[in-house]
Amino acid sequence: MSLDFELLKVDPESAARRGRLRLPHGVVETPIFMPVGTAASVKAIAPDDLERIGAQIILGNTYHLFLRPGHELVRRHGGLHGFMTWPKPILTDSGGFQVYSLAAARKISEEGVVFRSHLDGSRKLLTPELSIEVQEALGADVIMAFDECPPAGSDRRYFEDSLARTTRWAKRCKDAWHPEGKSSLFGIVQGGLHPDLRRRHAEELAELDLPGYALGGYSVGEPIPSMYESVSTSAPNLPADKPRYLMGVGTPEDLVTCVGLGIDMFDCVLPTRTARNARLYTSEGIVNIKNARYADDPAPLDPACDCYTCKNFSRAYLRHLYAAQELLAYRLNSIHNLAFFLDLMARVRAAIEEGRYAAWSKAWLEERSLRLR
Ligand code: PRF
Ligand code: ZN
Repeated sequence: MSLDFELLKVDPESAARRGRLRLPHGVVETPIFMPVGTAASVKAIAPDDLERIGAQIILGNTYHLFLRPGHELVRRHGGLHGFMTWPKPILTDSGGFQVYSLAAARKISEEGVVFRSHLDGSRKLLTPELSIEVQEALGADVIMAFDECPPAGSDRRYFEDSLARTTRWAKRCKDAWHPEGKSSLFGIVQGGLHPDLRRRHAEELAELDLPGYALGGYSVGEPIPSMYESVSTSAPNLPADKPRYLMGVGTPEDLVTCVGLGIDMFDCVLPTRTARNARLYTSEGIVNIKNARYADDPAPLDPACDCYTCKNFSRAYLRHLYAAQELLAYRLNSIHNLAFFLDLMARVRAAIEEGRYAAWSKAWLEERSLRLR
């Protein structure tokens, strides 16, 4: 299915864009943050929690679902939407990153990647064709090309070989893909912090005329200002009329900054992972709910937040749940952190609509840096 992306407004003083993505399972207002639901579950929370928080689209992972429970099983249960009972859009990552970060004994060849499962050590081969087959079986609205994300610090020569192979893999993904089906295929631009390699790779992938494009290869240990610099030069290389997705990024400050550089879509485990580690994002900064200072505190976690957690429970209760290792701590903390990220994106969209994103984001970043001091 050809993907319908409407660019509603571009900020007059930054590269920020307000858009609308029409997908088979619903409409996504961009810029958007996508909660990560790696193994057919956004950890600790249920789909009705996600709906209440206002999630418009969530992410799933080919690598995990291919290994367990297997894509054919998920297909038999109505795809990822039916299996997990999530009616709204889903984007799946191709496995081309999780293999490198999770699996053991990886060996990359022209054919694909041979690796050992992190679950049982069994030997597997993931190829561009198989990645597309898995993602189409999962029934995702957006599927990603199978790429290689070279380790930070790889030399330029390695990047050149890797990029050429990732382009050949992207062509094989396009050939294996069924554009008449419900999944739209996005390409992934790599190239580390090399502006010329990023440009060349973006041009090669743009020739494939895919429905959308991602920037991969960031947030792999490089300094944050280097990432911003690279995204600012790389985003304009992507087709202006198609959605742009920055993979695996990032903090609230990263989102606000990179929207201003022209990014439309984000995903990151940060809000859910930090929630399970008692780190909670609030309008007043980061609260570590383990801290003894909250033991007797009757106030809501974030007075400015109207999520289920903040509307119903005190800091004292949240601290108790965490200290007592009550499982509810994970759910309530995850609901709040995701609500913080999604509310932030709603404010981002409003500021772009009002044509004042440059000023709004500057003020927001300044205030935030004071609070995080
Ligand atoms: N490629 C893929 N998925 C990703 C990335 C990538 O480069 C990143 C980069 N940090 C996150 N997720 N396929
Ligand atoms: Zn809240």
